[in-house]
Amino acid sequence: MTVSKNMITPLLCPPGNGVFTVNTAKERKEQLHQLLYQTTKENEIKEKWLHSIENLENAKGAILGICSDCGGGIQRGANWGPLFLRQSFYQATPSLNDVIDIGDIRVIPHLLHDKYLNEETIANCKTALYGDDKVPFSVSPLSMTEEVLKKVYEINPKIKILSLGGDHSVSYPTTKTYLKHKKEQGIKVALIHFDAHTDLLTQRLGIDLCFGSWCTHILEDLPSADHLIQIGIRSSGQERGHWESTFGVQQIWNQEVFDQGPVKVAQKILAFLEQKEVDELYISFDIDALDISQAGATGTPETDGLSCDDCLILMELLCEKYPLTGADLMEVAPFVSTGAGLNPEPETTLLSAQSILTFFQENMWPS
Ligand SMILES: [Mn+2]
Repeated sequence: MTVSKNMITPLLCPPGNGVFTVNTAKERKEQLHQLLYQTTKENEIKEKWLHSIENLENAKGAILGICSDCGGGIQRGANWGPLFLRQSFYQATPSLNDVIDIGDIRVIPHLLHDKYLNEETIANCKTALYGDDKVPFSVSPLSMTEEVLKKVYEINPKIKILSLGGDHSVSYPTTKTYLKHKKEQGIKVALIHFDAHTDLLTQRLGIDLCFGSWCTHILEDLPSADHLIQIGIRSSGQERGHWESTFGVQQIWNQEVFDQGPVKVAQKILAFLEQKEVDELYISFDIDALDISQAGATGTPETDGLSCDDCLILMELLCEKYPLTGADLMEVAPFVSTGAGLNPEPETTLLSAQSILTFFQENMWPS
């Protein structure tokens, strides 16, 4: 069966509309729509957005927003990440050739994954989202993201997708679909994961797919567990050795980056990638990998973190040698202001986020 675009558009809405509100952030949404579609009229926005998706099979890239923070749980607010990130991104990068913003997932903020729901709730939510309780579409943000991305890869197997979150549980479907797709294509990939936390719980309070546990459940989709390389770890209930011996992953804690510098760290990673004959890379970036002074507007900010510059140097060296074919930026929570007190938020965090997005853009979709 060939997948058509009308099998994904019901699960999506125009960029900026993923948080279900009437008035909150209305001006920001209008600004974004003005930037993207030169109008603030809803029907015109929808028409232009749908029209842009028409060309998905020929696009070199796609951007997807997932405004879900239901998988978070300490300080939420990453549902507003995609709107704010897009605003600064499109201001800096007004025109992107052959890169399509496919919009936002239509998030029901109370849901996480369909497997946690009973039939009655699924039917009710199908009626709410699609007007029909019999349609074969999923209803929870993580399930819908997986469904959409899987179909996008079927429509365009070469596409390079940038996903904007959302709390880090969102990286479960974004990396899962990417890893499965690359495996099917016979392409060997590694996952570079920037974070203050390992995200390697098996479950948290009985929930296996959340911001603290998503990594554990994508390991089986990697060529082997050591192809998950975590950088910037510093807030952990266990020592590095515990995670590496229990799960077989590789970790580079913050202190190692401080002691050796980003160049040496990158060289070590490059030697591993070469030895394992890796073809391509995916980068999952939790903004809390950065120090609180550069990323305070996030759910679990941490001191003693990496600098944005060090991360950029590291990524630059890796992507000089290996194509970056998928990426995500997670946990930017613009209304959360837990900065170090010196810097204005969310401006500081958005500035850091913007430099990471620019890096992704230049490396995934070079013009
Ligand atoms: Mn994380």
